[in-house]
Amino acid sequence: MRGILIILVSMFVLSSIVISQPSADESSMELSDQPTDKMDWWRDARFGMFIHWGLYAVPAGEHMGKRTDRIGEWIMHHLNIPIKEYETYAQQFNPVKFDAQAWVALAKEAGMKYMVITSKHHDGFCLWDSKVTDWDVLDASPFKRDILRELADACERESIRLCFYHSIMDWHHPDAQAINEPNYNSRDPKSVNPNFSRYFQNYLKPQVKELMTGYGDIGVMWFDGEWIPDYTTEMGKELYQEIVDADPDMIINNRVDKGRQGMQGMNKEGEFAGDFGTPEQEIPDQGLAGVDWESCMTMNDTWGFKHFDQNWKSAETLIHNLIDIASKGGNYLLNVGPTGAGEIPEASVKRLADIGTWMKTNGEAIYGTSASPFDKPAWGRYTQKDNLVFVHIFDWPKDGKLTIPDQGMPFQEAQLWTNKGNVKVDLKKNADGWIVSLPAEAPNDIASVVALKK
Ligand code: FHN
Repeated sequence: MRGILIILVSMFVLSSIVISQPSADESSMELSDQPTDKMDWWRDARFGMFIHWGLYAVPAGEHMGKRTDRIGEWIMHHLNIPIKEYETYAQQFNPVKFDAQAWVALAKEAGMKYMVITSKHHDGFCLWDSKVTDWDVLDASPFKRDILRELADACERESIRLCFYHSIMDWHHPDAQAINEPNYNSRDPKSVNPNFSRYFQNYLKPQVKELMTGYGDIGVMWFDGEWIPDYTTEMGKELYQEIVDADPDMIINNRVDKGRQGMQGMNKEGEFAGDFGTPEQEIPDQGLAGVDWESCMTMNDTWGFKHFDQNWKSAETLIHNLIDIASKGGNYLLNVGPTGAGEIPEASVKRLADIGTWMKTNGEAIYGTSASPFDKPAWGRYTQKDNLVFVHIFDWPKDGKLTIPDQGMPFQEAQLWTNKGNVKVDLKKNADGWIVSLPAEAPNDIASVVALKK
């Protein structure tokens, strides 16, 4: 009898200290009875993997002994490599270490919910078996495997949304920018290819269709290279409309149109086609209410692999970026640039593992959240979801007291999230606002989360 009593008492004590996080099932049940919007999964996801992979990973920033000091995937232009010379990299592209399952598992472990891979970058080389060209991995390289197919199968197995980056600019196609090769940069910026509309209608659109229909349920078409004078806003709106007519659930970024022209900023309502804005290598100071946006950023200084770019951002910077972006209502698309052998650099793998460790404890303070209800504090950020405001603390208070200004939102209780569960902490209101009492040690020295219950 005494033993049963001890068990009952200890269960009561434990339950009063440890408050479990809302399980994914519970929160998804609440969401499931909401009206659906094609952006719902994307807004909930908040965090995705960008993959820049292609022939440029073979030279890896260095061609004929000369290094490019620019982004690796532009090596063909910045080092003025003629098309015929660049095509020899296709014959060297044999990434035998490529493992789609490992890449998808890495993204999933990091807490990423979607993956955007360069189906075709500006060099025009296709990572799938395209029916409209032989300038693809099956016909032009010794690798002879459909990379996008293998990634699609792995994403399906791991419930990661597969999305495709696709470049409108094409340095290889004779009806597109190949006319200006080998040095696109020295051409008259107003020069356009008189046959570009033929490329647009008979090549670009059929390839987009191949990508939309051949690789499962694609989440996003992520266009790029839209700034070229050959491509018009009318083409952008036509392409956007044809895609959504074919698949009303397909999400398309603002670079399907000329919307980014002159701005890396966000997609202003109704100004141009596209479902979300695409700030690049930057985080806007503020979000824009009612506007979806995604900051795409590198871990070092290049999108495509460069063997000598070791300027890696710390895991702290990457996690703070994720929190900062979510606190403004945006998504974080974090890039990896795999090697010519098909491996994701170890420095990227390590950082993704560190992010994953943080996300295991705190991911629910990112997923499905919306922008902070308060101004950003100097010591951290806020996100919010349902009846919770998440306080992300970067700088732990030395006196154990965290003051949150009273902004008219009453709170019932506070819990500190740790990797051993959640601990109720003292919450008091005084003239300065809401005072949260915290232990001497932060649960996580990069960022710790306190959930305030409204
Ligand atoms: O020119 C590309 C660049 O190579 C890279 O793909 C980035 C990623 O968003 N987009 C373009 C530059 O804005």
